[in-house]
Amino acid sequence: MARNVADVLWEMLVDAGVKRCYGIVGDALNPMIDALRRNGNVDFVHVRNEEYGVFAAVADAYLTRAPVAVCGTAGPGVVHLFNGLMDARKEGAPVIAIAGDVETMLMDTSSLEEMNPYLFFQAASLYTARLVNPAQAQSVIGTAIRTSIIEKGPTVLSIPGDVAAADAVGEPVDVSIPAAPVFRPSDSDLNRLTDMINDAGTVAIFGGDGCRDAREEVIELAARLKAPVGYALRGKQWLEHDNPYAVGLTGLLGYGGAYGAINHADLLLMLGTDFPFSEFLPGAQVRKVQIDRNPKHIGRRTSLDLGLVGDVKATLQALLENVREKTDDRFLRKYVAETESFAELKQHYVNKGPGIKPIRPEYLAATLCNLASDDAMFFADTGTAVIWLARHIKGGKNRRLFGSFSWASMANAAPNAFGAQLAYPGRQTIAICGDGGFTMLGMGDLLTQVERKTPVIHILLNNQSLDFVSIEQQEAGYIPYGVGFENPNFAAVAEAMGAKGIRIEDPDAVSDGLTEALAHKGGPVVVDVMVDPYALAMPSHVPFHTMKGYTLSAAKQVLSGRMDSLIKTVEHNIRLL
Ligand SMILES: Cc1ncc(C[n+]2csc(CCOP(=O)(O)OP(=O)(O)O)c2C)c(N)n1
Ligand SMILES: [Mg+2]
Repeated sequence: MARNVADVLWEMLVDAGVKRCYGIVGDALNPMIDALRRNGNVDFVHVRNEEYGVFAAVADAYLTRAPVAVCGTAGPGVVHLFNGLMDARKEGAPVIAIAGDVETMLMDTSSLEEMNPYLFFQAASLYTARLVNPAQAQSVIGTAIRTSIIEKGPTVLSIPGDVAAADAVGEPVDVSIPAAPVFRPSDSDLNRLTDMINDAGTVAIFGGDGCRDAREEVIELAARLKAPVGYALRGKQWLEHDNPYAVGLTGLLGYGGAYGAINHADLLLMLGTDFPFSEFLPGAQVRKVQIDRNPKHIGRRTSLDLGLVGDVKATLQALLENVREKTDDRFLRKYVAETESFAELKQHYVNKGPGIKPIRPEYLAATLCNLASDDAMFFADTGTAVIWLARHIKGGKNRRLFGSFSWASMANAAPNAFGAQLAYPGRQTIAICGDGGFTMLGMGDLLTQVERKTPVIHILLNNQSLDFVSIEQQEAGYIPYGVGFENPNFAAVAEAMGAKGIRIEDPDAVSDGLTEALAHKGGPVVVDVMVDPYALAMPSHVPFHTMKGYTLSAAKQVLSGRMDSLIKTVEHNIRLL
Protein backbone atom coordinates (compact mmCIF):
# COMPACT_ATOMS: atom_id res chain seq x y z
CA MET A 1 0.00 0.00 0.00
CA ALA A 2 1.38 3.43 -0.99
CA ARG A 3 2.12 5.99 1.73
CA ASN A 4 -0.72 8.46 1.90
CA VAL A 5 -1.09 11.96 3.30
CA ALA A 6 -2.41 10.60 6.61
CA ASP A 7 0.78 8.53 6.96
CA VAL A 8 2.84 11.68 6.45
CA LEU A 9 0.83 13.43 9.14
CA TRP A 10 1.46 10.80 11.82
CA GLU A 11 5.13 10.39 10.85
CA MET A 12 5.66 14.10 11.33
CA LEU A 13 3.64 14.31 14.55
CA VAL A 14 5.51 11.37 16.07
CA ASP A 15 8.78 12.96 15.02
CA ALA A 16 7.75 16.12 16.89
CA GLY A 17 7.00 14.19 20.08
CA VAL A 18 3.26 13.46 19.85
CA LYS A 19 2.44 10.33 21.85
CA ARG A 20 -1.33 10.58 22.21
CA CYS A 21 -4.33 11.64 20.15
CA TYR A 22 -7.61 12.14 22.00
CA GLY A 23 -10.87 12.13 20.08
CA ILE A 24 -13.70 10.37 18.34
CA VAL A 25 -13.63 8.90 14.83
CA GLY A 26 -16.09 9.53 12.00
CA ASP A 27 -16.40 9.35 8.26
CA ALA A 28 -13.98 12.13 7.36
CA LEU A 29 -11.39 10.84 9.83
CA ASN A 30 -11.43 7.17 8.83
CA PRO A 31 -8.32 7.29 6.61
CA MET A 32 -6.55 9.24 9.36
CA ILE A 33 -7.37 6.71 12.05
CA ASP A 34 -6.39 3.85 9.77
CA ALA A 35 -2.99 5.48 9.25
CA LEU A 36 -2.64 6.04 13.03
CA ARG A 37 -3.31 2.33 13.56
CA ARG A 38 -0.69 1.38 10.99
CA ASN A 39 1.82 3.85 12.39
CA GLY A 40 1.62 2.22 15.83
CA ASN A 41 3.42 4.98 17.75
CA VAL A 42 0.44 7.06 18.80
CA ASP A 43 -2.01 5.99 21.49
CA PHE A 44 -5.50 6.78 20.21
CA VAL A 45 -7.46 7.77 23.30
CA HIS A 46 -11.04 7.10 22.37
CA VAL A 47 -13.19 9.35 24.55
CA ARG A 48 -16.99 9.71 24.71
CA ASN A 49 -17.01 13.43 24.06
CA GLU A 50 -14.39 15.26 21.99
CA GLU A 51 -14.45 18.15 24.47
CA TYR A 52 -13.32 15.84 27.26
CA GLY A 53 -10.48 14.73 24.99
CA VAL A 54 -9.29 18.27 24.41
CA PHE A 55 -9.31 19.21 28.10
CA ALA A 56 -7.31 16.03 28.74
CA ALA A 57 -4.89 17.05 25.98
CA VAL A 58 -4.49 20.54 27.43
CA ALA A 59 -3.27 19.23 30.79
CA ASP A 60 -1.17 16.54 29.09
CA ALA A 61 0.52 19.11 26.83
CA TYR A 62 0.90 21.80 29.49
CA LEU A 63 2.51 19.44 32.00
CA THR A 64 4.77 17.52 29.62
CA ARG A 65 5.43 20.51 27.32
CA ALA A 66 5.25 18.04 24.44
CA PRO A 67 2.66 18.48 21.67
CA VAL A 68 -0.51 16.44 21.97
CA ALA A 69 -3.01 15.70 19.18
CA VAL A 70 -6.79 15.76 19.31
CA CYS A 71 -9.27 14.88 16.60
CA GLY A 72 -12.91 15.32 15.74
CA THR A 73 -14.78 14.46 12.59
CA ALA A 74 -16.25 16.95 10.12
CA GLY A 75 -18.85 19.37 11.44
CA PRO A 76 -20.28 18.44 14.86
CA GLY A 77 -17.18 16.48 15.96
CA VAL A 78 -15.02 19.45 15.12
CA VAL A 79 -17.36 21.83 16.94
CA HIS A 80 -16.96 19.79 20.13
CA LEU A 81 -13.22 20.55 20.05
CA PHE A 82 -13.67 24.27 20.24
CA ASN A 83 -14.06 24.99 23.95
CA GLY A 84 -11.00 22.94 24.81
CA LEU A 85 -8.96 24.63 22.10
CA MET A 86 -9.84 28.02 23.57
CA ASP A 87 -8.59 26.62 26.86
CA ALA A 88 -5.34 25.48 25.19
CA ARG A 89 -4.93 28.97 23.78
CA LYS A 90 -5.42 30.66 27.13
CA GLU A 91 -3.45 28.17 29.23
CA GLY A 92 -0.60 28.02 26.73
CA ALA A 93 -0.74 24.32 25.80
CA PRO A 94 0.67 22.93 22.51
CA VAL A 95 -2.37 21.04 21.21
CA ILE A 96 -2.64 20.12 17.53
CA ALA A 97 -6.19 19.53 16.34
CA ILE A 98 -6.89 17.26 13.40
CA ALA A 99 -10.25 18.38 12.17
CA GLY A 100 -12.08 16.16 9.72
CA ASP A 101 -13.34 18.06 6.69
CA VAL A 102 -15.79 17.31 3.87
CA GLU A 103 -14.47 15.91 0.60
CA THR A 104 -12.84 18.58 -1.54
CA MET A 105 -15.45 18.26 -4.29
CA LEU A 106 -18.12 19.31 -1.77
CA MET A 107 -16.31 22.31 -0.31
CA ASP A 108 -18.31 25.54 -0.09
CA THR A 109 -21.57 23.84 -1.09
CA SER A 110 -23.06 23.77 2.39
CA SER A 111 -23.05 20.03 2.21
CA LEU A 112 -23.79 17.71 5.14
CA GLU A 113 -21.44 18.46 8.08
CA GLU A 114 -19.62 21.17 6.18
CA MET A 115 -18.34 24.31 7.83
CA ASN A 116 -15.59 26.79 7.21
CA PRO A 117 -12.67 25.92 9.50
CA TYR A 118 -10.94 29.27 9.02
CA LEU A 119 -13.93 31.19 10.30
CA PHE A 120 -14.84 28.70 12.96
CA PHE A 121 -11.43 28.33 14.58
CA GLN A 122 -10.35 31.93 14.18
CA ALA A 123 -10.68 32.84 17.86
CA ALA A 124 -8.90 29.76 19.19
CA SER A 125 -6.25 28.68 16.73
CA LEU A 126 -2.79 30.18 16.30
CA TYR A 127 -2.60 28.67 12.82
CA THR A 128 -5.30 26.98 10.74
CA ALA A 129 -4.62 25.14 7.49
CA ARG A 130 -6.98 23.32 5.15
CA LEU A 131 -5.25 20.56 3.20
CA VAL A 132 -6.73 20.55 -0.27
CA ASN A 133 -3.73 19.14 -2.11
CA PRO A 134 -1.29 16.37 -1.00
CA ALA A 135 1.65 18.53 -2.01
CA GLN A 136 0.84 20.96 0.82
CA ALA A 137 1.21 18.31 3.51
CA GLN A 138 4.85 18.63 4.64
CA SER A 139 4.77 22.37 4.70
CA VAL A 140 1.46 23.00 6.49
CA ILE A 141 1.85 20.12 8.95
CA GLY A 142 5.35 21.39 9.79
CA THR A 143 4.02 24.90 10.33
CA ALA A 144 1.21 23.67 12.58
CA ILE A 145 3.64 21.65 14.69
CA ARG A 146 6.25 24.39 15.05
CA THR A 147 3.68 27.10 15.76
CA SER A 148 2.01 25.01 18.42
CA ILE A 149 5.25 24.17 20.22
CA ILE A 150 7.07 27.48 19.97
CA GLU A 151 4.07 29.76 20.49
CA LYS A 152 2.56 27.36 23.06
CA GLY A 153 -1.00 27.05 21.87
CA PRO A 154 -3.44 25.25 19.61
CA THR A 155 -3.21 24.86 15.85
CA VAL A 156 -5.71 23.21 13.51
CA LEU A 157 -5.22 21.01 10.46
CA SER A 158 -8.49 20.65 8.63
CA ILE A 159 -8.19 17.56 6.43
CA PRO A 160 -10.79 16.27 3.96
CA GLY A 161 -11.01 12.48 3.86
CA ASP A 162 -10.10 12.32 0.15
CA VAL A 163 -6.88 14.29 0.72
CA ALA A 164 -5.95 12.18 3.77
CA ALA A 165 -6.34 9.03 1.66
CA ALA A 166 -4.49 10.42 -1.38
CA ASP A 167 -0.95 9.24 -2.19
CA ALA A 168 1.74 11.23 -0.43
CA VAL A 169 3.89 13.54 -2.51
CA GLY A 170 7.63 13.89 -1.82
CA GLU A 171 10.01 12.24 0.62
CA PRO A 172 9.57 12.14 4.43
CA VAL A 173 10.95 15.27 6.11
CA ASP A 174 12.36 15.66 9.61
CA VAL A 175 10.57 18.01 11.94
CA SER A 176 13.30 19.74 13.84
CA ILE A 177 12.15 21.82 16.77
CA PRO A 178 14.73 24.30 18.03
CA ALA A 179 15.36 24.35 21.78
CA ALA A 180 13.82 27.45 23.36
CA PRO A 181 15.89 30.46 22.27
CA VAL A 182 17.35 32.81 24.87
CA PHE A 183 15.02 35.77 24.78
CA ARG A 184 15.59 38.91 26.81
CA PRO A 185 15.34 42.71 26.52
CA SER A 186 18.17 44.81 25.13
CA ASP A 187 21.04 45.96 27.37
CA SER A 188 19.87 49.58 27.26
CA ASP A 189 16.40 48.62 28.53
CA LEU A 190 17.93 46.42 31.21
CA ASN A 191 20.03 49.39 32.33
CA ARG A 192 16.89 51.51 32.66
CA LEU A 193 15.29 48.78 34.72
CA THR A 194 18.37 48.46 36.94
CA ASP A 195 18.31 52.22 37.60
CA MET A 196 14.60 52.15 38.48
CA ILE A 197 15.15 49.31 40.92
CA ASN A 198 18.24 50.87 42.49
CA ASP A 199 16.36 54.18 42.92
CA ALA A 200 13.26 52.64 44.53
CA GLY A 201 12.90 52.54 48.31
CA THR A 202 10.65 49.49 48.35
CA VAL A 203 10.01 46.91 45.65
CA ALA A 204 7.28 44.26 45.34
CA ILE A 205 7.16 41.38 42.88
CA PHE A 206 4.02 39.94 41.30
CA GLY A 207 4.45 36.78 39.23
CA GLY A 208 2.41 34.53 36.98
CA ASP A 209 2.84 31.43 34.87
CA GLY A 210 5.75 33.08 33.05
CA CYS A 211 7.79 32.37 36.20
CA ARG A 212 7.52 28.62 35.52
CA ASP A 213 11.22 28.32 34.72
CA ALA A 214 12.39 31.30 36.75
CA ARG A 215 11.61 30.35 40.35
CA GLU A 216 15.24 30.47 41.47
CA GLU A 217 15.87 33.82 39.81
CA VAL A 218 12.70 35.37 41.29
CA ILE A 219 13.65 34.23 44.78
CA GLU A 220 17.21 35.47 44.34
CA LEU A 221 15.90 38.85 43.20
CA ALA A 222 13.46 39.00 46.12
CA ALA A 223 16.29 38.22 48.53
CA ARG A 224 18.48 40.92 47.00
CA LEU A 225 15.72 43.56 47.03
CA LYS A 226 13.95 42.49 50.25
CA ALA A 227 10.88 42.32 48.05
CA PRO A 228 7.67 40.52 48.99
CA VAL A 229 6.55 38.11 46.25
CA GLY A 230 2.84 37.97 45.46
CA TYR A 231 1.36 35.94 42.65
CA ALA A 232 -1.58 35.34 40.41
CA LEU A 233 -3.23 31.92 40.60
CA ARG A 234 -1.10 30.66 37.72
CA GLY A 235 2.05 31.76 39.51
CA LYS A 236 1.22 30.12 42.84
CA GLN A 237 2.66 26.69 42.06
CA TRP A 238 5.97 28.14 40.92
CA LEU A 239 6.45 30.85 43.55
CA GLU A 240 4.73 29.95 46.81
CA HIS A 241 6.29 26.82 48.25
CA ASP A 242 9.51 27.03 50.25
CA ASN A 243 9.74 30.74 49.58
CA PRO A 244 10.34 33.01 52.62
CA TYR A 245 9.36 36.04 50.52
CA ALA A 246 5.94 34.68 49.48
CA VAL A 247 3.00 36.87 50.49
CA GLY A 248 0.05 35.11 48.88
CA LEU A 249 -2.40 35.59 46.11
CA THR A 250 -4.29 38.64 45.04
CA GLY A 251 -7.65 38.92 43.29
CA LEU A 252 -11.05 37.66 44.40
CA LEU A 253 -9.51 34.37 45.52
CA GLY A 254 -6.81 36.33 47.26
CA TYR A 255 -5.20 35.80 50.64
CA GLY A 256 -2.22 37.06 52.54
CA GLY A 257 -0.34 40.32 52.20
CA ALA A 258 -0.10 40.29 48.39
CA TYR A 259 -2.68 43.01 47.78
CA GLY A 260 -1.09 45.38 50.30
CA ALA A 261 2.47 44.75 49.14
CA ILE A 262 1.64 45.27 45.49
CA ASN A 263 -0.30 48.44 46.15
CA HIS A 264 2.08 50.05 48.61
CA ALA A 265 5.51 49.43 47.12
CA ASP A 266 7.42 52.26 45.45
CA LEU A 267 8.05 49.97 42.50
CA LEU A 268 6.11 46.91 41.33
CA LEU A 269 7.75 44.29 39.10
CA MET A 270 5.11 42.28 37.20
CA LEU A 271 6.79 39.12 35.95
CA GLY A 272 5.24 36.80 33.37
CA THR A 273 1.68 37.63 34.29
CA ASP A 274 -1.37 38.71 32.34
CA PHE A 275 -3.48 38.90 35.52
CA PRO A 276 -6.81 40.19 34.22
CA PHE A 277 -8.32 41.88 37.29
CA SER A 278 -7.01 45.40 36.95
CA GLU A 279 -8.84 46.67 40.02
CA PHE A 280 -6.42 44.70 42.18
CA LEU A 281 -3.40 46.37 40.58
CA PRO A 282 -2.16 49.78 41.76
CA GLY A 283 -2.75 53.10 40.04
CA ALA A 284 -0.22 55.82 39.32
CA GLN A 285 1.01 56.02 42.94
CA VAL A 286 3.17 52.95 42.30
CA ARG A 287 5.77 52.80 39.53
CA LYS A 288 5.20 49.69 37.46
CA VAL A 289 7.40 47.51 35.29
CA GLN A 290 6.14 44.52 33.36
CA ILE A 291 8.29 41.77 31.82
CA ASP A 292 6.67 39.16 29.60
CA ARG A 293 7.67 37.08 26.59
CA ASN A 294 4.39 37.96 24.88
CA PRO A 295 4.29 41.59 23.70
CA LYS A 296 0.48 41.49 23.72
CA HIS A 297 0.53 41.18 27.50
CA ILE A 298 2.51 44.35 28.02
CA GLY A 299 0.55 47.26 29.44
CA ARG A 300 -2.93 45.96 28.75
CA ARG A 301 -4.04 45.57 32.38
CA THR A 302 -2.54 48.67 33.91
CA SER A 303 -0.43 51.66 32.91
CA LEU A 304 3.31 51.06 33.00
CA ASP A 305 6.46 53.04 33.57
CA LEU A 306 8.45 50.41 31.68
CA GLY A 307 7.35 47.38 29.63
CA LEU A 308 9.96 44.84 28.53
CA VAL A 309 9.64 41.82 26.29
CA GLY A 310 11.58 38.70 27.17
CA ASP A 311 11.57 35.48 29.16
CA VAL A 312 11.50 36.08 32.89
CA LYS A 313 14.40 33.72 33.53
CA ALA A 314 16.80 35.16 30.95
CA THR A 315 15.81 38.72 31.88
CA LEU A 316 16.32 38.24 35.61
CA GLN A 317 19.62 36.45 35.07
CA ALA A 318 20.91 39.50 33.22
CA LEU A 319 19.36 41.88 35.73
CA LEU A 320 20.89 40.13 38.72
CA GLU A 321 24.34 40.96 37.43
CA ASN A 322 23.85 44.64 38.15
CA VAL A 323 21.08 45.23 40.63
CA ARG A 324 22.22 46.44 44.06
CA GLU A 325 21.34 44.76 47.35
CA LYS A 326 18.86 46.58 49.60
CA THR A 327 19.28 46.32 53.34
CA ASP A 328 16.03 47.65 54.81
CA ASP A 329 13.64 44.72 55.16
CA ARG A 330 10.81 46.43 57.07
CA PHE A 331 8.48 46.49 54.02
CA LEU A 332 9.07 42.80 53.43
CA ARG A 333 8.53 41.89 57.08
CA LYS A 334 5.28 43.87 57.27
CA TYR A 335 3.67 41.91 54.42
CA VAL A 336 5.08 38.56 55.45
CA ALA A 337 3.54 39.19 58.89
CA GLU A 338 0.22 40.12 57.27
CA THR A 339 0.36 36.88 55.30
CA GLU A 340 0.90 34.90 58.48
CA SER A 341 -2.02 36.52 60.26
CA PHE A 342 -4.35 35.94 57.29
CA ALA A 343 -3.25 32.30 57.32
CA GLU A 344 -4.79 31.99 60.81
CA LEU A 345 -8.10 33.38 59.53
CA LYS A 346 -7.93 30.99 56.61
CA GLN A 347 -7.54 28.11 59.07
CA HIS A 348 -10.75 28.97 60.94
CA TYR A 349 -13.01 26.49 59.14
CA VAL A 350 -10.21 23.99 58.80
CA ASN A 351 -9.77 23.84 62.55
CA LYS A 352 -13.48 23.89 63.27
CA GLY A 353 -14.18 21.50 60.36
CA PRO A 354 -14.34 18.24 62.32
CA GLY A 355 -17.36 19.55 64.24
CA ILE A 356 -19.34 21.18 61.42
CA LYS A 357 -22.00 19.49 59.29
CA PRO A 358 -22.59 19.95 56.36
CA ILE A 359 -18.91 19.53 55.68
CA ARG A 360 -16.94 22.73 55.18
CA PRO A 361 -15.08 22.64 51.86
CA GLU A 362 -12.10 24.33 53.56
CA TYR A 363 -11.79 21.37 55.91
CA LEU A 364 -12.14 18.92 53.04
CA ALA A 365 -9.49 20.65 50.92
CA ALA A 366 -7.01 21.10 53.76
CA THR A 367 -7.36 17.45 54.78
CA LEU A 368 -6.87 16.39 51.18
CA CYS A 369 -3.78 18.57 50.96
CA ASN A 370 -2.27 16.92 54.04
CA LEU A 371 -3.02 13.38 52.95
CA ALA A 372 -1.91 13.70 49.32
CA SER A 373 1.59 12.74 48.26
CA ASP A 374 4.42 15.19 47.67
CA ASP A 375 4.24 14.70 43.93
CA ALA A 376 0.45 14.75 43.60
CA MET A 377 -1.13 16.59 40.68
CA PHE A 378 -4.25 18.57 41.58
CA PHE A 379 -6.85 19.86 39.13
CA ALA A 380 -9.77 22.10 40.04
CA ASP A 381 -13.01 22.73 38.22
CA THR A 382 -13.94 26.31 37.53
CA GLY A 383 -16.35 27.06 40.35
CA THR A 384 -15.79 26.99 44.09
CA ALA A 385 -13.25 24.16 43.62
CA VAL A 386 -10.78 26.77 42.35
CA ILE A 387 -11.23 28.83 45.51
CA TRP A 388 -10.47 25.87 47.76
CA LEU A 389 -7.54 24.81 45.58
CA ALA A 390 -6.13 28.32 45.63
CA ARG A 391 -6.48 28.66 49.36
CA HIS A 392 -6.02 25.24 50.87
CA ILE A 393 -3.96 23.09 48.53
CA LYS A 394 -0.29 23.73 49.09
CA GLY A 395 2.07 23.35 46.18
CA GLY A 396 5.53 21.85 46.40
CA LYS A 397 8.58 21.22 44.28
CA ASN A 398 6.97 18.21 42.62
CA ARG A 399 3.30 19.02 43.08
CA ARG A 400 1.28 20.47 40.24
CA LEU A 401 -1.84 22.66 40.43
CA PHE A 402 -3.74 23.19 37.22
CA GLY A 403 -7.14 24.21 35.95
CA SER A 404 -8.89 26.34 33.42
CA PHE A 405 -7.46 29.33 35.24
CA SER A 406 -7.42 31.77 32.32
CA TRP A 407 -10.26 30.49 30.13
CA ALA A 408 -12.40 29.56 33.14
CA SER A 409 -14.51 26.86 31.55
CA MET A 410 -16.53 24.59 33.79
CA ALA A 411 -15.89 20.84 33.80
CA ASN A 412 -12.16 20.90 33.13
CA ALA A 413 -10.83 19.05 36.18
CA ALA A 414 -11.83 15.45 35.44
CA PRO A 415 -10.52 15.48 31.85
CA ASN A 416 -7.42 17.45 32.89
CA ALA A 417 -6.67 14.79 35.48
CA PHE A 418 -7.28 12.00 32.98
CA GLY A 419 -4.78 13.51 30.53
CA ALA A 420 -2.24 14.03 33.32
CA GLN A 421 -2.62 10.43 34.44
CA LEU A 422 -1.98 9.14 30.91
CA ALA A 423 1.12 11.33 30.74
CA TYR A 424 2.37 10.26 34.18
CA PRO A 425 0.94 6.79 34.83
CA GLY A 426 0.64 5.88 38.48
CA ARG A 427 1.36 9.37 39.84
CA GLN A 428 -1.30 10.53 42.29
CA THR A 429 -3.83 12.54 40.29
CA ILE A 430 -6.69 14.38 41.95
CA ALA A 431 -9.61 16.16 40.29
CA ILE A 432 -11.59 18.47 42.56
CA CYS A 433 -14.89 18.66 40.69
CA GLY A 434 -18.04 20.70 41.02
CA ASP A 435 -21.26 18.69 40.87
CA GLY A 436 -22.28 20.96 37.99
CA GLY A 437 -18.96 20.42 36.23
CA PHE A 438 -18.90 16.66 36.77
CA THR A 439 -22.39 16.18 35.39
CA MET A 440 -21.65 18.53 32.49
CA LEU A 441 -18.70 16.56 31.10
CA GLY A 442 -16.88 14.34 33.57
CA MET A 443 -19.53 11.73 34.22
CA GLY A 444 -19.92 10.28 30.71
CA ASP A 445 -16.21 9.84 30.27
CA LEU A 446 -15.85 8.21 33.65
CA LEU A 447 -16.56 5.18 31.46
CA THR A 448 -13.40 5.92 29.49
CA GLN A 449 -11.44 6.04 32.72
CA VAL A 450 -12.97 2.75 33.85
CA GLU A 451 -11.92 1.16 30.56
CA ARG A 452 -8.45 2.63 30.78
CA LYS A 453 -8.17 1.79 34.48
CA THR A 454 -6.81 5.28 35.22
CA PRO A 455 -6.53 5.76 38.99
CA VAL A 456 -7.82 9.33 39.00
CA ILE A 457 -9.32 10.44 42.30
CA HIS A 458 -12.41 12.57 41.69
CA ILE A 459 -13.45 14.61 44.72
CA LEU A 460 -16.97 15.89 44.08
CA LEU A 461 -18.13 19.01 45.88
CA ASN A 462 -21.76 17.98 46.14
CA ASN A 463 -23.48 21.28 46.95
CA GLN A 464 -26.49 20.80 44.65
CA SER A 465 -25.87 24.11 42.98
CA LEU A 466 -23.81 26.21 40.66
CA ASP A 467 -22.47 27.66 43.85
CA PHE A 468 -19.85 29.94 42.38
CA VAL A 469 -22.46 31.72 40.30
CA SER A 470 -24.74 31.94 43.28
CA ILE A 471 -21.93 33.78 45.09
CA GLU A 472 -21.38 35.98 42.02
CA GLN A 473 -25.06 36.83 41.83
CA GLN A 474 -25.07 37.93 45.45
CA GLU A 475 -21.89 39.87 44.95
CA ALA A 476 -23.59 41.79 42.15
CA GLY A 477 -26.65 42.45 44.28
CA TYR A 478 -28.98 39.85 42.68
CA ILE A 479 -31.11 37.26 44.36
CA PRO A 480 -29.58 33.83 43.54
CA TYR A 481 -31.60 32.31 40.68
CA GLY A 482 -31.18 29.46 38.19
CA VAL A 483 -28.42 27.91 40.22
CA GLY A 484 -29.98 24.96 42.08
CA PHE A 485 -30.41 21.33 41.00
CA GLU A 486 -30.88 17.86 42.45
CA ASN A 487 -28.22 15.19 42.50
CA PRO A 488 -28.18 11.43 42.63
CA ASN A 489 -25.85 9.60 45.00
CA PHE A 490 -22.72 9.92 42.87
CA ALA A 491 -20.90 7.14 44.71
CA ALA A 492 -23.68 4.73 43.70
CA VAL A 493 -23.60 6.06 40.12
CA ALA A 494 -19.83 5.54 40.01
CA GLU A 495 -20.14 1.98 41.26
CA ALA A 496 -22.78 1.25 38.63
CA MET A 497 -20.35 2.55 36.00
CA GLY A 498 -17.57 0.26 37.22
CA ALA A 499 -15.60 2.85 39.22
CA LYS A 500 -15.07 2.92 42.95
CA GLY A 501 -17.55 5.12 44.80
CA ILE A 502 -17.21 6.62 48.27
CA ARG A 503 -19.88 8.80 49.83
CA ILE A 504 -18.98 11.18 52.64
CA GLU A 505 -21.73 12.95 54.57
CA ASP A 506 -20.15 13.45 57.98
CA PRO A 507 -17.05 15.44 58.83
CA ASP A 508 -15.84 12.45 60.89
CA ALA A 509 -15.63 10.41 57.70
CA VAL A 510 -13.58 12.91 55.69
CA SER A 511 -10.12 11.74 56.65
CA ASP A 512 -10.79 8.00 56.32
CA GLY A 513 -12.76 8.43 53.10
CA LEU A 514 -9.99 10.44 51.49
CA THR A 515 -7.31 8.04 52.72
CA GLU A 516 -9.18 5.14 51.17
CA ALA A 517 -9.63 7.03 47.89
CA LEU A 518 -5.98 8.05 47.69
CA ALA A 519 -4.87 4.45 48.25
CA HIS A 520 -7.16 3.02 45.57
CA LYS A 521 -5.40 1.40 42.65
CA GLY A 522 -6.54 0.00 39.34
CA GLY A 523 -9.13 2.54 38.26
CA PRO A 524 -10.96 5.77 38.97
CA VAL A 525 -12.58 6.70 42.28
CA VAL A 526 -15.45 9.11 42.83
CA VAL A 527 -15.67 10.59 46.31
CA ASP A 528 -19.08 12.18 46.66
CA VAL A 529 -18.81 14.74 49.47
CA MET A 530 -21.88 16.53 50.79
CA VAL A 531 -20.44 20.01 51.34
CA ASP A 532 -21.91 23.19 52.74
CA PRO A 533 -23.51 25.12 49.87
CA TYR A 534 -23.45 28.26 51.98
CA ALA A 535 -19.68 28.37 52.40
CA LEU A 536 -18.29 31.45 50.80
CA ALA A 537 -14.85 32.87 50.72
CA MET A 538 -13.92 36.47 51.25
CA PRO A 539 -10.71 37.72 49.68
CA SER A 540 -8.10 39.42 51.83
CA HIS A 541 -9.00 42.64 50.05
CA VAL A 542 -12.67 43.23 49.29
CA PRO A 543 -13.34 45.74 46.53
CA PHE A 544 -16.00 48.30 47.42
CA HIS A 545 -18.41 47.13 44.71
CA THR A 546 -18.32 43.57 46.11
CA MET A 547 -19.34 44.68 49.59
CA LYS A 548 -21.99 46.93 48.11
CA GLY A 549 -23.35 44.01 46.07
CA TYR A 550 -23.56 41.71 49.07
CA THR A 551 -25.39 44.31 51.09
CA LEU A 552 -27.83 44.92 48.25
CA SER A 553 -28.43 41.21 47.66
CA ALA A 554 -28.96 40.68 51.38
CA ALA A 555 -31.52 43.48 51.44
CA LYS A 556 -33.35 42.05 48.41
CA GLN A 557 -33.39 38.57 49.91
CA VAL A 558 -34.94 39.90 53.09
CA LEU A 559 -37.56 41.83 51.11
CA SER A 560 -38.44 38.81 48.96
CA GLY A 561 -38.87 36.56 51.96
CA ARG A 562 -35.66 34.58 51.49
CA MET A 563 -34.42 35.36 54.97
CA ASP A 564 -33.72 31.68 55.58
CA SER A 565 -30.92 31.31 53.08
CA LEU A 566 -29.50 34.66 54.10
CA ILE A 567 -29.37 33.65 57.74
CA LYS A 568 -27.68 30.41 56.73
CA THR A 569 -25.02 32.25 54.74
CA VAL A 570 -24.32 34.63 57.57
CA GLU A 571 -24.42 31.92 60.22
CA HIS A 572 -22.09 29.73 58.21
CA ASN A 573 -19.57 32.45 57.52
CA ILE A 574 -19.76 34.77 60.48
CA ARG A 575 -16.01 34.60 61.02
CA LEU A 576 -15.21 35.68 57.48
CA LEU A 577 -17.76 38.44 56.95
C1 LIG B 1 -19.01 26.00 30.23
C2 LIG B 1 -19.33 27.01 31.28
N1 LIG B 1 -20.62 27.34 31.53
C3 LIG B 1 -20.90 28.24 32.51
C4 LIG B 1 -19.92 28.87 33.21
C5 LIG B 1 -20.23 29.89 34.30
N2 LIG B 1 -19.90 29.26 35.59
C6 LIG B 1 -18.73 29.46 36.22
S1 LIG B 1 -18.58 28.60 37.63
C7 LIG B 1 -20.13 27.96 37.46
C8 LIG B 1 -20.70 27.06 38.51
C9 LIG B 1 -20.03 25.75 38.61
O1 LIG B 1 -20.83 24.91 39.37
P1 LIG B 1 -20.27 23.59 39.97
O2 LIG B 1 -19.49 22.85 38.97
O3 LIG B 1 -21.38 22.86 40.63
O4 LIG B 1 -19.23 24.12 41.07
P2 LIG B 1 -19.57 24.90 42.45
O5 LIG B 1 -19.26 26.33 42.20
O6 LIG B 1 -20.99 24.64 42.80
O7 LIG B 1 -18.65 24.29 43.44
C10 LIG B 1 -20.74 28.43 36.28
C11 LIG B 1 -22.11 28.10 35.85
C12 LIG B 1 -18.58 28.53 32.87
N3 LIG B 1 -17.54 29.10 33.47
N4 LIG B 1 -18.33 27.60 31.92
MG1 LIG C 1 -21.93 22.80 42.62
